[in-house]
Amino acid sequence: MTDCLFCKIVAGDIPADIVYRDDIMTVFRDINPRARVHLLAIPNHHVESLDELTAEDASWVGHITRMLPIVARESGLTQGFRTVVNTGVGGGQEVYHLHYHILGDVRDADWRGF
Ligand code: IU
Repeated sequence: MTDCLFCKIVAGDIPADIVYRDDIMTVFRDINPRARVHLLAIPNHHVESLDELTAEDASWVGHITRMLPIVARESGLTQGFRTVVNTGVGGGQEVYHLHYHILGDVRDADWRGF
């Protein structure tokens, strides 16, 4: 999608601090971190939110889910992490390209009541 900010990050048209990427997904540092480590994991192709998923998406969704702890550990989060996925207006989603927040060392984090 041409006017999607996260698609532009995947395409390299907008700079981002990318910590991991493969054929399916990209992980980069959130520009406004709410924790000491705050990453966003996104599919490389455009999907608006969890609301759009069908059974046919199980394979790449499974891949991203499996990679979350691996990327978190490689980013220094050896004691665990929090995963947040905001979906739609009711979930407070601001960017409509599916993204998994990975937050580490969250004890002092300011994160919408969590
Ligand atoms: P949300 O779940 O849609 O509310 O989260 C969007 C996140 O995208 C939020 O944490 C922003 O700080 C982050 N972000 C970013 O990392 N880079 C950007 O250019 C923009 C938003 I716009």
